[in-house]
Amino acid sequence: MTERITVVVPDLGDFKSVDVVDVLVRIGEEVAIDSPLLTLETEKATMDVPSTAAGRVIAVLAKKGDKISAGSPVVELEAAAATAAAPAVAAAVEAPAALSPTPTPAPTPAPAPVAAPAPARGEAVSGQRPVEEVGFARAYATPSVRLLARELGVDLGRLSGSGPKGRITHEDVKAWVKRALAGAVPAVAGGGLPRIPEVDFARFGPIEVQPLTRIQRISGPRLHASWVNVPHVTQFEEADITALEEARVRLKQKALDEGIKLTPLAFVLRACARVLHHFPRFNASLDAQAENLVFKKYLHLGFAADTPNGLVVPVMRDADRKDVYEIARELAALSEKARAGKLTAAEMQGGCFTVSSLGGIGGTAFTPIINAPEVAILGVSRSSLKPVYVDGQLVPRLMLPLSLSYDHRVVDGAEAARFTTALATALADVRALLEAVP
Ligand code: CAO
Repeated sequence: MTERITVVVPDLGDFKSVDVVDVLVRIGEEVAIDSPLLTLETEKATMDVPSTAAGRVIAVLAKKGDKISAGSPVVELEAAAATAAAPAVAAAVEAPAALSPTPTPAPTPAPAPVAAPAPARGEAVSGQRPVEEVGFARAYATPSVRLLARELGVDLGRLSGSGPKGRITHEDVKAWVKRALAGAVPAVAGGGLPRIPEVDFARFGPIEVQPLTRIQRISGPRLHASWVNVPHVTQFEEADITALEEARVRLKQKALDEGIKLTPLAFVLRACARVLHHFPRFNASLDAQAENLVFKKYLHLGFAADTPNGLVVPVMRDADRKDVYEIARELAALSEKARAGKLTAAEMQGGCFTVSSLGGIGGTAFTPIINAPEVAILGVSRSSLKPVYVDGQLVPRLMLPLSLSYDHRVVDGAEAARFTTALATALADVRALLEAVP
């Protein structure tokens, strides 16, 4: 026996006619209670509409670009009768939880995942600073995650989400509480930082206010979290890519005939994949307690892509199993998707190490921010001809500036210098970079 259930938009507090910026389910997909169905965007926050029942989606009743309000139908589900008839679910369908950034109390509090008594509502966990409401409201999380965070006194504005598109999950909240109780959460991060004074710019001349893009609002807190939580050091190096560039120019047209744009970045990614094999610490992450290093036996490389909507980091899977041509092809395909805003969440997840290339634009060096929980990021700047001594002779060589930012909790300076030296050596060895990958 099955039953048809229409899931509607819950109470949106003061918001009416809210933009649908993403539809997260398709017809035929199975959803669970609390699975995100739509992403809505108001001028104050981005939030997901969770499913209030479990079942198979048989109709999607809202689309990207729609403006919807409380009570608007979202999806129609075919639910097993037993599930649909369960009192808790039925109640949720009839009276869904509020979706406002500050949720209403639920009848049944979420179970506390820790032995210690949960702090009072709004009181920050483990003697941490009180919840900062603006950051909390802006955090990207579903109502039930907000509720859990309220119950446990977790300031969502201080968390990085591990869910799709950076959404904060129940697990992120629980992991934060565990870390806080273990004393691993720094007391001065996020809301504890001294504030930048607010200035009324209009007092000094005409101004125009433009909202940050959705991507900027998601990536901003993540960059900030990395900046304040990770002790960054940047190691600089120059690689002699004279031979590499000669080979690239020679092979460029032939590759283009096959639809492949052979840019310097493809060689850099190939070189990183080779070198990372010998430096497993750079392909690791600290666990949530910052007590263990998690070594990854796979190598997915992220690269920063500049798009009209902001910075995104597509991830190339198993980059170590691809030759430079496959890397170049995938680099172009992912960049194109990134610029068109068509990357899927899966295409931005699972990265082990990121490369940020500003080589096509200019500059001599920069200090990239680590894409935490990765432990290092390579910045690549524009190559230029420089006079270099080779065998006692001053000769012009094409030098590529490299800037490696690393997490000093995981990587020592000496190891970072060895890494950049090995990378420069790999980039100088164009024959090895062009080798087929078995
Ligand atoms: N030195 C000199 N020239 C370079 C170069 C370098 N290091 N890197 C690229 N170029 C050249 C390319 O050869 C290409 O020239 P031709 O068209 O004449 O062959 C041109 O610059 C443009 O390259 P591209 O940008 O199209 O391709 P790419 O593979 O180098 O980069 C991508 C792709 C997606 C990384 C890039 O387009 C981009 O978005 N870069 C910005 C990344 C960013 O914003 N980083 C900062 C993040 S904040 O830390």
